[in-house]
Amino acid sequence: MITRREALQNGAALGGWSILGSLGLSSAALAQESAPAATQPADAGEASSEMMMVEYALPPLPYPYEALEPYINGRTMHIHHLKHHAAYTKNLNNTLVQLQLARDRQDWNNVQALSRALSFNAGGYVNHIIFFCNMCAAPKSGSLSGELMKQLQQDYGSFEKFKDHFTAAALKVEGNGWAVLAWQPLLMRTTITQMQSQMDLNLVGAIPLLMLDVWEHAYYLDYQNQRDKYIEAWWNVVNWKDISERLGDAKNVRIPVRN
Ligand code: MN3
Repeated sequence: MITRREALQNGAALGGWSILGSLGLSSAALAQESAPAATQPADAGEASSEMMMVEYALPPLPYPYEALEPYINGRTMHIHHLKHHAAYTKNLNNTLVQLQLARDRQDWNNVQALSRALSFNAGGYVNHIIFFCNMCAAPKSGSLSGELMKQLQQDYGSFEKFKDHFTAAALKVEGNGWAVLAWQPLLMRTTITQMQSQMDLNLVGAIPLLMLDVWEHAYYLDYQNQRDKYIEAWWNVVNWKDISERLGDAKNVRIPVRN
């Protein structure tokens, strides 16, 4: 049986927490703000499976709500964080509880719907953490590392071609979704993909570096239906230092391959 302490120490095995660890948050911040908390106290007694349950908390925004103005206004960021991201967090926790109940009861009637709910809500939880960290106020153009520039030139021909490709992918997402720049450990290159909803069309093994939310809730108050204007403005608040550090970390990830 896994105790609360063991569960917290082995957060990676529980999903999500390992991803948080790559978000540039300190371990102290993780422990205080983002790490899952047990639903029962450590001394709650031996061994019900509920002792493994963890509850994810809404991570704080890494800057004030108004920090991205005039490109993204504070009201949009406030709603996006405290309503939308908070809802994904709550629904991720609810889904994990429902899955545990299903296991305890051996009731698999809803496993298909619950599996999709897990993908959707865990996707919403993780995607927004990365998206919010990918932005900052008044980024300095010089903060794009040489390694990132070299990788983008290698994979897309030039930085401008990368930017055009990413912009087009974001603009042409069908309905709600994301544009994603990710490092592919097995391909040893980056890819630009369109993610529909919070998870569809995602690639196994992809390590996200830069994510752009093109759900209408991300821009409707500022730009109404003009997604192109939102994307154009968003490039002004991309945190290149964050993306550069993610690439450096991602390149250290190895996916085992056996012939
Ligand atoms: Mn969103």
